[in-house]
Amino acid sequence: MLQPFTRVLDLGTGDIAPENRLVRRRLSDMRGAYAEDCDGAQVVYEVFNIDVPETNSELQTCTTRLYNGKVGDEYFMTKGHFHEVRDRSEVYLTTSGYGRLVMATEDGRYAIEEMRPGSMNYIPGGWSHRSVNVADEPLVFFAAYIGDSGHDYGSIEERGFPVLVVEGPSGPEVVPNPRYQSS
Ligand code: PAN
Ligand code: ZN
Repeated sequence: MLQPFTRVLDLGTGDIAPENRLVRRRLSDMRGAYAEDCDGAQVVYEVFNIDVPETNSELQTCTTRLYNGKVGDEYFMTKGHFHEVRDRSEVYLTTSGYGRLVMATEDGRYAIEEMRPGSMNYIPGGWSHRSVNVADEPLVFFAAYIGDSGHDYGSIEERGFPVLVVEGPSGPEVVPNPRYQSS
């Protein structure tokens, strides 16, 4: 049995204290995710993880700080994934910034939800998910998901999402992804 514990989250930056496990994704880690080539050391996002056993009796929690920026007309975004255990659900709580949460099922249905301070997005089991920063400041959100969920990035790397969020003449637009491989 785990010992109860408390961490302190900076709502503006996403930093968690005391120490936590950090995953940092740079443009060079995002190759293939965008229609345009991307490379280099610029940081696209960081995930601050609180580690607990990866079992279905615990909840994984973390914050993501997704920086603002673009590759071509596509906003900075997370890689996106299905949970390896497909029916595992997740909740996101945005604490700072503005974005879109793109979700899709394996049979090609998709949903887009807004992310803004205070948004609580529910991601049901079976839906892949990717966050997109559509503003000029970092997007920060807290996530909680079932401990044994796992992350399947390969399916998204192979097939992509059915839609993209791009910058249009009057702001963010959702457009079909010409590279999407339907099943
Ligand atoms: C989130 C994501 C986080 C980074 O914690 O893992 O925002 O996105 P990628 O994992 O797609 O790189 C989550 O959905 N966890 O399950
Ligand atoms: Zn997830």
